[in-house]
Amino acid sequence: MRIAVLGGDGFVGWPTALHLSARGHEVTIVDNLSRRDIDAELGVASLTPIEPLAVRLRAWQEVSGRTIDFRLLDIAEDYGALRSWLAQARPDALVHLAEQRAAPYSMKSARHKRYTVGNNVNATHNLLCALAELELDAHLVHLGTMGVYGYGTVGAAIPEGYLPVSVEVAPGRSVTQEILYPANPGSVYHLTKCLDQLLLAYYAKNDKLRITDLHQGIVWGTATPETELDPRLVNRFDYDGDYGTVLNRFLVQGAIGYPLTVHGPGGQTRAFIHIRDSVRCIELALASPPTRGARVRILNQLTETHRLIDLARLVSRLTGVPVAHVTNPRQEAAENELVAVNDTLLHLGLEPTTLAVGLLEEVVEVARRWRDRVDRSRIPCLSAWTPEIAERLRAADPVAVAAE
Ligand code: NAD
Ligand code: USQ
Repeated sequence: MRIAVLGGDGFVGWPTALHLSARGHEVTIVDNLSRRDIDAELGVASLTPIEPLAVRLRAWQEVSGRTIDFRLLDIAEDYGALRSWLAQARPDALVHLAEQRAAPYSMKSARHKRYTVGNNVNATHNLLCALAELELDAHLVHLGTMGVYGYGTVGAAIPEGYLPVSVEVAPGRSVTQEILYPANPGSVYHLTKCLDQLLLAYYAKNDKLRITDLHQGIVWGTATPETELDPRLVNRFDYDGDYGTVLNRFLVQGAIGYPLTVHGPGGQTRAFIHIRDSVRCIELALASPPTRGARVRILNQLTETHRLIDLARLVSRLTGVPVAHVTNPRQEAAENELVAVNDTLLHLGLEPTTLAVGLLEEVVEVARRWRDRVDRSRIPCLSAWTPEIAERLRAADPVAVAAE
């Protein structure tokens, strides 16, 4: 297949592009390199020394004999260039990862909120609009998030996107239909993924676009078999308070002896998936597109759920580094149950990589190798969800080690 990976220079996009290229697909990366600019804005860098994209692509060609094309393009801002590129490239499928993906970054200021909404909603809408305008029957695989559901359940497992509801239309007569699961975002970033869902639903209905929306949990790990083939192919690894995600952060903190920063008591339960499985799920989704005229196919992309305090204790046992309960910068429930259906990807052939100690140690090893690159001052999460929380954060010791 001819596959465009939009956002292919990012944490999920780069290993996805390599994986698809290794399997013989003709891959083009489309990216505006904004993630690298955000590193510069924040004054942080990936823990792993990532190469410029041109060097990455040259290395891939040397190592594999395969070529990945690159198109420098802002899909949110430059509709004309996106449309002309699509008209000429005519991909069979597009993997859409080109969004601002960090919740803390999206909550830093009004500017960051506006950028995240503008970038993410326009990126998704421009793509849909161009596919419809060109009448291009390409399969669009969008990376969404488990966070669109909120993190609670009403007692039943969270279904894959659609909830059956029954409405009594007359005494004794009910009508049942499936609706999009009620959106319940926990940050402006997560809100953009809820807005994306409506855009996807509309264009699937009106223009019969073929769309899969992958509601992914938190990705952990960093390497895939392809990124390990050459040091120049190394994937990015975010550990800072804005872009680092929780399990990878705990593993880096464990590697450098920094108390593991649990936000509040740590009863939050979240969904997780290893980067190797994330890439594989995208491949599985590409191989089984929905039919034209079908509603958006929504798949929950997670392999397990964990309470944060349990993850912190596990990493603490592994590394000997204590757990610290810090002031939570977010407005979120201190504890929740989370049970979600993930049957479709399992049926399609996903063999889950679960939290084996060996894999955790592998990430700790990567972090130890690059420990001199860690800027400890950038570890605390300081992006506050409300002014009141910002006040509390200012008054608190950023890392108060708990007696565990
Ligand atoms: P990332 O920030 O590492 O990568 C995103 C890439 O998209 C970057 O290379 C960036 O330069 C590019 N991009 C952003 N806006 C663009 C635009 N307007 N035009 C062109 N390129 C643009 O993020 P990631 O961790 O790889 O996440 C990829 C996708 O997966 C996101 O949509 C995210 O919401 C979703 N996701 C990520 C995780 C996770 O834990 N990382 C979990 C669930 C869902
Ligand atoms: N947390 C800590 N300590 C830390 C960092 C985070 O306790 O040092 C907590 C947060 O308060 C939150 C949880 O860990 O309760 C998850 O935070 P996160 O930053 O790992 O994940 P999140 O903000 O939800 O976002 C990440 C990705 C996003 C993706 C989402 C999937 O950045 O792109 O959509 O995971 S999900 O969480 O399923 O919505």
